[in-house]
Amino acid sequence: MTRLVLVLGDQLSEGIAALRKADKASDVVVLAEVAGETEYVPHHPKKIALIFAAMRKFAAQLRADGWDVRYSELDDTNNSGTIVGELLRRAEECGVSAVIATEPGEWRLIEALQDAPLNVSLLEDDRFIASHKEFEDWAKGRKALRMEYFYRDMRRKTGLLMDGDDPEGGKWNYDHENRKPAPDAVDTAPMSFTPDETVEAVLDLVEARFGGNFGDLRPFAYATEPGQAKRALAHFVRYGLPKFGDFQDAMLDGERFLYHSLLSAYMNIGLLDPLEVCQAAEAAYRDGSAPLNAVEGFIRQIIGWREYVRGIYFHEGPQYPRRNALNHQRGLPWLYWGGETKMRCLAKAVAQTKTEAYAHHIQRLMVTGNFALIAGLNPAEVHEWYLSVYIDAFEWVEAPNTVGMSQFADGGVIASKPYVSSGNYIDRMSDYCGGCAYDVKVKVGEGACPFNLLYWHFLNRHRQRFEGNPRMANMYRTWDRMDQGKREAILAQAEGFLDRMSAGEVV
Ligand code: FAD
Ligand code: DLZ
Ligand code: SF4
Repeated sequence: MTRLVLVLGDQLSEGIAALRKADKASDVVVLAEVAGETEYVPHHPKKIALIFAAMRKFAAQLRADGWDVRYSELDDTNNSGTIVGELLRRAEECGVSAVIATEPGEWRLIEALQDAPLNVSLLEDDRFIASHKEFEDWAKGRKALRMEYFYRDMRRKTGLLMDGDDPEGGKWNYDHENRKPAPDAVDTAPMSFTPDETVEAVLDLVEARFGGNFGDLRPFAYATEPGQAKRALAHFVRYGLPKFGDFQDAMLDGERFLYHSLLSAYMNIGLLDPLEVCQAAEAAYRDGSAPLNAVEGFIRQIIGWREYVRGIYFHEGPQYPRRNALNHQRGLPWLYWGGETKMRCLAKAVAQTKTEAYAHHIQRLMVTGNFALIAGLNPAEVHEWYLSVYIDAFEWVEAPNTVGMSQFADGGVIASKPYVSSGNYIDRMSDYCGGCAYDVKVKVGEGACPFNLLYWHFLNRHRQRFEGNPRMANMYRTWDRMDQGKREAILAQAEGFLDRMSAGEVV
């Protein structure tokens, strides 16, 4: 009996569960470019282009391997515009009602498939190291779900960087060695790829249909097939990984990528297997070409953070992205969409997001995320922004990072304290402050850096919630030691700043 085999745009792995379960001789693979998936948020044009180009190439590969593939292009006249609509259309075309699908990475689509008038069997996406059951078993009975302990279990499970039962080098985590400020110069860049005919056709389509979305489509240099992604991995392991640890938290005006890998999108859409990525990094440590602090730090991001946030997304349920524990209601200011701002750090992070569809973790967490949190922006709007603008953004990974880690809107499920800082942190880790219209050394009064003002405003307005947190006691002691006049002036200036920003003034 023929069944439809659904493969979504972020499930482009030959070993994906639905394809493993399918029968090449009788089943029909469905891939569909649909308006519904391009419009639930205004995705960056580079993200849509990456997904469509990789989908088209994946479909061609499946056909070459002997699969019967029904591929819907966005502009096909019969395209119904939704994933379920395309399944229904193909079901009628093939006279079938059974569908095999791999669980999507977003509750919205899971629910749509479950509600579809078809006989859909959803298989767990096993491209991850921890299954849902393993995460639930780990979470059961724990008061706090902290990444570090979960990560150690993942090290034991995979055997990565293990020395028998002990962690390689005697320690699980070398993070304290990974906080060097920005280097003077960066001697590598991520591998880039010239668009071929398939990519060019997609770029033309995306330009015509999504040219008005936030983000520059061209130049487009991302990998769109597994072979290219593997080359990008090898290039990173050789040239970027050795210094990945040292400068992981640094930010430099003229250097968009520093020693980061730019591999997240490839892993998230299925071009690279996360375990293969970690094994390549471990091999570099074992053969002496990359130090332990770099390799451990890199592997921790993947088998630690990446797996952990996925576990949290499914553990916490469909309402997680809408949480707002701090009751932040301020609208997202226009500067996030490229509107003018005098804050150089924000202008730089947003400008690079616009050109590359990429910013590295500390830019996301400590510049755009930190500002959103201390300014009290509505986390649902912040979440939508991150889901739209980054090439690697899919809800299972984006929402826990934004709503949880960055905005503390889950009330502390992920973070034990909010990631807030004054301008001082940005100054230490970057070269942004030098040319800024504000002065990072000024705490209040003419020219004061807005991060300095809003940091205290945040702590003051959430005092009741956070003053008992032992990790924040020092912050409140410093605030309390300031004379009252200064405290009042800071709060009043912060309020004025927020009012002007919300009124649409350039701040
Ligand atoms: P590298 O710095 O080279 O790190 C290596 C790999 O580790 C990444 O490719 C990624 O797969 C993984 N990784 C690192 N940190 C995390 C993390 N916190 N969570 C999950 N995986 C991680 N990552 C996404 O993949 N998609 C998102 O939509 C996304 N949204 C984010 C939103 C916010 C507010 C924040 C603070 C972080 C977000 N991250 C997201 C995590 C992280 O910023 C990106 O994974 C990373 O910047 C991708 O760039 P890279 O491949 O150069 O990573
Ligand atoms: C993000 C995205 C976009 C822009 N377009 C498509 C599409 O046309 N067809 C498709 O199958 N998938 C697309 N995707 C990825 C899905 O939105 C993704 O599978 C869900 O968000 C779950 O992670
Ligand atoms: Fe950002 Fe403040 Fe530095 Fe300007 S002075 S770049 S606003 S941290």
